Amino acid sequence: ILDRVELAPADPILGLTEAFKADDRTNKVNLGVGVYLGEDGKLPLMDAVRIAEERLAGQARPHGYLGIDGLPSYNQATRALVFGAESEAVASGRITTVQTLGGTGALKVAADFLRTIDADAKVLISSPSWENHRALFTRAGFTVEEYRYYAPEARGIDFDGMLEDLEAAAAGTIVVLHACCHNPTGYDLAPEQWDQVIRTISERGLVALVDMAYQGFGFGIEEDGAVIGKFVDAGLEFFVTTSFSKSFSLYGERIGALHVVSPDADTARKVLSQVKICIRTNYSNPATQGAALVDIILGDAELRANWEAELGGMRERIKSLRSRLVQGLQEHGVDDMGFIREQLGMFSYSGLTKDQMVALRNEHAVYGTDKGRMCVAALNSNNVDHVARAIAAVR
Ligand code: PLP
Ligand code: TYF
Repeated sequence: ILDRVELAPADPILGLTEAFKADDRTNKVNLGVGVYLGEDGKLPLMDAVRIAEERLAGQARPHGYLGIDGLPSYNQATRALVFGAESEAVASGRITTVQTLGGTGALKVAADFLRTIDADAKVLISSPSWENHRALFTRAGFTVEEYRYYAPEARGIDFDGMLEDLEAAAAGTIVVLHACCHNPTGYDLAPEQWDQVIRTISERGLVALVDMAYQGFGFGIEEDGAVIGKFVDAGLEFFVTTSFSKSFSLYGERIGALHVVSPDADTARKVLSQVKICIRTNYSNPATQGAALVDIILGDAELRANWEAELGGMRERIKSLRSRLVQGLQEHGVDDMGFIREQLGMFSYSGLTKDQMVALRNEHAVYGTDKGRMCVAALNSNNVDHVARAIAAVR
């Protein structure tokens, strides 16, 4: 049967890393994948994570299975982080939380669960969105379409278009939204725009799935989480997928969570029973290490403060890298890319064409996606000038 297998195209983002690794030029810069690197060009081990690891290592724990839904204290801590410990929805027990394999695992479990409750629903993702949103929901069996989001000429959001598309969607349509630090554009809705989107979702009977892979990278943990509180206040049933890959620099530990907000605790229990089937038939139960680390940090006031401070430092450093890139571009004669400073999160949607991105890669060893996305969180003082010069050269 394997003679029927055709060669699939590489993942548009992770495929770039493979090409980058194979490149032997010494001045190469990988701005393809969304990974935060320190000033030394290396992946950071956050201080709180290092301390938590030392504590765990001292315990010499055996390696048992977790429950299907993961580590209970982790689930509780991540729920409080996302919804706020004081949230009525948390207190009333109407949020089902399960530990997942990163944000991607949360999305897949959510997609599988949604398929069991409404197989005919359509999924709407932003235009553009993280490449894997379309692929993942399509593989789960859904028809995926887009709502208008990015307006290239305005360098911002086509908000009227977005609302029009949501208003035209059939009841039950699943709408995937980015909570903050929109991937790939870096443009987020303003609070009043969120209010309008939420009103439309409520009036039209749409099902919101809020994907939050970058909590803390916009304005702060609480500030970025505020949008989730808006959905709670609106009395909606909705889904939240979160990832700690970036915010704890725990990419390879595959640690995240899915939260499903129900109208009451009894419904939440039924949801949990069904979500557990989705998990069991995919991978049985999640991995232990990432959950143990996040649980230790969130459960210890001092470590938590240490973590939030370091995350804040990463957020501020990305902002200063944006400024330095804009400044470098100006020094090389490019003075119309100041918008890079206004974008939020790890990415800049540069507006460069596919040909320009290919030239950046081939002629200057600067890797970004074909759609013009660059991960500004991988810049540092050693490579920012090379990147600015390269962009100026291909424009
Ligand atoms: N959702 C968005 C918008 C992302 O950018 C990412 C990036 O990795 C994910 C989900 C997946 O997160 P994880 O890497 O934890 O699976
Ligand atoms: O968008 C990114 O670069 C990150 C990492 O299939 C990523 O979200 C990219 C592609 C992918 C999984 C993770």
